[in-house]
Amino acid sequence: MEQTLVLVKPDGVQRGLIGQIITRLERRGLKLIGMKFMQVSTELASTHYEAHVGKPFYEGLVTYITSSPIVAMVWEGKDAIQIVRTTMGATNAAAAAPGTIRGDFAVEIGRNLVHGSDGPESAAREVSLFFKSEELVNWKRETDLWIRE
Ligand code: D4T
Repeated sequence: MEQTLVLVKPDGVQRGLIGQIITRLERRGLKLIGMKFMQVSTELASTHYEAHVGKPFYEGLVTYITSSPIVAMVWEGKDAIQIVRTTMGATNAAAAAPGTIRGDFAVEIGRNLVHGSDGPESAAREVSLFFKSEELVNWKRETDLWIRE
């Protein structure tokens, strides 16, 4: 089953939006299998964002993600990566559609509230960066029958 890493970034925590963000993913029908409240170290931030080293926004990105605690989560389900990304809305919150997390709660790219893995390879890499395998819970959700045919 597909898994994806979701982060409620420091602005989401500071603005009291953790619950709203989790609610949107829960009610969409994805299954939560791991969650922690944590402070991201500069080392973890540099590894997580290594694809962006050298870009003009890189330093700001690392400062932002390490500036205050975050909530890290793993969500599971068929097409979970795509479903999370459509629920989050466009990376540049100014262009995000209303009804999405960013389109409803954010206005710019540098304070876009959430992160979601962008493909199967980055999801596998990011999940293992933030979670040990024993921190992920394998559980049966009784409502799955009413969410998937
Ligand atoms: P994240 O990783 O936050 O879910 O974003 P995306 O996967 O949607 O987008 P990304 O990898 O292209 O960018 C990572 C991160 O960098 C910030 N960013 C990006 C920025 O501040 N300025 C920019 O010009 C770009 C391209 C936002 C997300």
